[in-house]
Amino acid sequence: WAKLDWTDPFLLEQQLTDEQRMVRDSAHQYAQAKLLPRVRDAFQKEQTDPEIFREMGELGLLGSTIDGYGCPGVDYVSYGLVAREVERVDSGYRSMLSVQSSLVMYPIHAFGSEAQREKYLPKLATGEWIGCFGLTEPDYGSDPGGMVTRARTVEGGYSLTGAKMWISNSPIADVFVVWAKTDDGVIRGFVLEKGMPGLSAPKIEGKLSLRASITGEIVMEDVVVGEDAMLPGVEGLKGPFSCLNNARYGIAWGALGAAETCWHAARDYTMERKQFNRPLAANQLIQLKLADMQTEISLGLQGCHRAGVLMDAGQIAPELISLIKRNSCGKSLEVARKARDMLGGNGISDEYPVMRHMMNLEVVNTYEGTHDIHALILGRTQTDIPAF
Ligand code: TGC
Ligand code: FAD
Repeated sequence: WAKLDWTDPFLLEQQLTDEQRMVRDSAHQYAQAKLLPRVRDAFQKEQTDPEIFREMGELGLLGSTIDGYGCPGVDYVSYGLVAREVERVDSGYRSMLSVQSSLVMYPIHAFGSEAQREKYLPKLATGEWIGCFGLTEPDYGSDPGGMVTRARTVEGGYSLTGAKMWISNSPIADVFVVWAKTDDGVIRGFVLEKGMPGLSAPKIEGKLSLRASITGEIVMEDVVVGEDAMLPGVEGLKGPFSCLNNARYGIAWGALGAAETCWHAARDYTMERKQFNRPLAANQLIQLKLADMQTEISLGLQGCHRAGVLMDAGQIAPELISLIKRNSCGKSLEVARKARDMLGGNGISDEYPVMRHMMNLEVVNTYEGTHDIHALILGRTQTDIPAF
């Protein structure tokens, strides 16, 4: 019998190709050397450093699954591994990467014209331009199909009016992918640019979660654009939902990276800390929690890897992505809450990463489809009854 590697019980490492390991190692080194030293301050002061986009761009981490236009064209397993490494440090940093890659570059590549691809993708790939994705509105979150943002037909193009809420990166964005209904009520995607008359993106202040990642609104008051601002390749909700498939897949890997940090912190702490004359880790209740963390994280990672393999083979169903997104976020939040408890009073200090991850995971469990909305998506596949 083999000896169990407690950090990697299923030997996920063995299932990766050399190229996947190389991409992962480069993201790991970057995240540990450049992101980790910044995060405590960034979270405390609620500051987002736009330079991070440039750094990620230099390493080929933005839009990494796209082939061409300055992007390396790696596979989806590699993309997931990168998300895990970045989110090991902070969900906010992974959020910045996800939005740029899956929600801005992906739709421009998949649904944009050749001119749109050539104009936007290379600069988004280097991080010179920052992107954001506007789907959610103040009155339409889980139900984006009800959106009231309108793109009225005007001579030579469209005039956009409406408001988007809770938009990652928007206050510092150069490129805005927004979804709006045209005169016939059909949802279409548009690419707007910073500085257009009528377009503004005020910051949302006072977040107690994801504080290292800036969030804002997108306000559009008669923003007039040419026909060439519309994404020609898609119409209807399947446009934004296709982008969400990619982003949700990355989040499924990423959330488990945050959970791994919490698990390891809880193990290290309880091995060192003594109460009643012995390490906390000598208690059955503590070991039960460590066993639960190990079990959920390692099973979750196997699910993500399998989903990545299916994604690379073009065989994944969106509902499987709902399954892993929901599982990873719910389980990671539970791991973070348990770890917080195991650190006692120290668990609330930002000298340890655990409480920050716990607060971040509250959002990760809510955005890109809440935990319960993904349950309803899975319920619909089993019953054919939409219970929304
Ligand atoms: P429904 O009738 O189910 O579908 C409408 C049309 O869309 C198609 N479709 C999909 N296509 C591709 N991928 C998917 N996952 C798809 N899901 C649905 C569907 O086939 C249909 O196409 P067609 O051609 O027949 O018209 O639509 P519904 O309105 O009933 O949807 C219900 C529900 C709950 C599934 C959906 O609205 C939903 O997923 N709600 C959650 C909203 C959400 O996830 N918002 C995310 C906002 S972006 C964000 O949070 C970014 S955070 C980023 C970060 O910082 O990391
Ligand atoms: P609601 O839809 O109002 O849901 C509230 C509660 O009701 C939830 O528990 C939900 O599960 C439940 N609920 C809703 N409908 C049902 C139902 N039919 N049955 C049972 N329960 C139900 N959006 C973007 O477009 N772009 C972004 O970049 C982006 N970034 C974000 C960043 C942050 C920090 C946050 C917090 C959000 C972000 N979002 C973004 C928005 C996010 O996707 C939404 O918050 C999310 O989809 C939930 O919508 P809501 O907040 O309106 O909640």
